[in-house]
Amino acid sequence: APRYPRYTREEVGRHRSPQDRVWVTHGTEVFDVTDFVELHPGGADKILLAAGGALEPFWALYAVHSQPHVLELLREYKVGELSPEEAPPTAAATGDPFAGDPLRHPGLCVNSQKPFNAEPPAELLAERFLTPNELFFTRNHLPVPAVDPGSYRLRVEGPGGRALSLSLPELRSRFPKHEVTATLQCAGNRRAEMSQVRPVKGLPWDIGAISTARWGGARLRDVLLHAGFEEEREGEWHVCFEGLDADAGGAPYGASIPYSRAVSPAADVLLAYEMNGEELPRDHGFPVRVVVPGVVGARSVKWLRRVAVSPAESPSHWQQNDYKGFSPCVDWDTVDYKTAPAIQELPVQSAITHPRPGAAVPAGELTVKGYAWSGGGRPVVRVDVSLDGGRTWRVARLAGERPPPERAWAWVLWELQAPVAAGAELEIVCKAVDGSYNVQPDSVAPIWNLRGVLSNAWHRVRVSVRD
Ligand code: HEM
Ligand code: MTE
Ligand code: MO
Repeated sequence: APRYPRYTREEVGRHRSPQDRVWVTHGTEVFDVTDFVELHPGGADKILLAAGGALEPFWALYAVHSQPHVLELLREYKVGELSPEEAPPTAAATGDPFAGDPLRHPGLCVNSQKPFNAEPPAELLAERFLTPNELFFTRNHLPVPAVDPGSYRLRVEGPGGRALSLSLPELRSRFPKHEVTATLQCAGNRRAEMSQVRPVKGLPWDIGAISTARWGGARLRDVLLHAGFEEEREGEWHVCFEGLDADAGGAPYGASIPYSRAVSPAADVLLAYEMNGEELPRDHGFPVRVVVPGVVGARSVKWLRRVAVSPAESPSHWQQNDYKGFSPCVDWDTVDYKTAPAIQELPVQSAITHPRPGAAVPAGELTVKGYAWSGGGRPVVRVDVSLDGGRTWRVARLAGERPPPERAWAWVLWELQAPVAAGAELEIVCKAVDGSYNVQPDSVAPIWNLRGVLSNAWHRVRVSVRD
């Protein structure tokens, strides 16, 4: 057998592009697949996502690779072995509050490591209607709490000072399991485009702070009624949620939704313990999270520890002083958070996931792909696509089944095929229309706001067509 040179993971990690060569690992073997990149049946863009690291996390998403001929093909490109002293990466036990965070999928585009904030790469975002759990965007404000499922209790403050304390088996057995397919979107999705107009404060999300899962759990409604609440409640009431994650001062992450939404059987609000048929992953709120379909992600509180009904909204910073929209004229000297309502239902949104900005696409038939979604359960009824910056339009084909009316909680994926001529410069644009005929604004500047939230202007992607 040939003797191969030994490399460390760090050395492999320096080979991430055709210029620097494209190296990957599989098991303890190292491969230089530069010459295979353009031949890859799944596309060059996808194989490059694994460049410089291990193939396994990506191949776990695409079972097509678990065939003998794929490994045989890979073997031709072998150039080395990993050094035996290379231990698998583990979080060192330091004083770091984030040291206990879970391991993440290497394909995620990380906006911030501590706390962890990451989105799936656009190449994988809308490949599937249900986002694989490992790729689902993650928005953490704080370290991920370590929860022992055996001693976990959910506290539900009932009327008249009575309280419920529910263990995980009680939550699972006392209430019927309800399943809902719902998209979560962060208020800051597409913030990066807004900061091109003028700087904003916040993580520079691209188009991927949005993902879709099939959630399973107890209905919040059933738990509230079990705790003694009535369906009708006179006056203004809110259902407040607290997470197990707390800041340095001990204040937990918190948020609230109106009582009427919480008890409405049509609103499908869940206390979820399952995500795409698996138990909730730690990053997404293990063991229990709220899922509020049609509403900004910030209200779907993870690592849920407490539910309470109150005449006021959650006192949390994230309900009172963040996740609100303002006029473009408001700046950090003049902002008064009390003057704006907390974001709940989100406006209509869409984005192009393929091709990517700056790509050089082949002449002939171009396939444009993307997602569209609207808040409040409003269905997406149409997606318009332009290849010339919005002068002329075509209608995209929407994939999937028609959702139940007023409960369109999940995104639609869409596609458009169009002929493109060699040498052309295209400005691809998409815009969606929802069931209330709400449309997206054509540009970002008029909706600019200091926090960079609610960024839903027409998505524009410039590409050139190769000669
Ligand atoms: C398909 C090899 C990396 C995504 C394939 C096929 C081969 C292959 C041989 C065709 C399999 C068949 O149809 O029998 C490889 C090798 C890789 C690699 C050698 C690394 C050195 C990746 C990565 C991704 C990926 C990192 C995703 C991030 C896909 C997809 C297909 C595919 C989506 C299906 C394409 C289709 O059916 O249209 N790959 N792959 N591959 N690969 Fe990979
Ligand atoms: N819940 C807790 N306890 N802590 C958090 O930091 N982030 C919120 C929400 N729930 C958060 C939370 C925000 S802003 C969003 S967008 C969603 O969770 C993201 O959910 P995900 O990480 O599962 O995608
Ligand atoms: Mo968010």
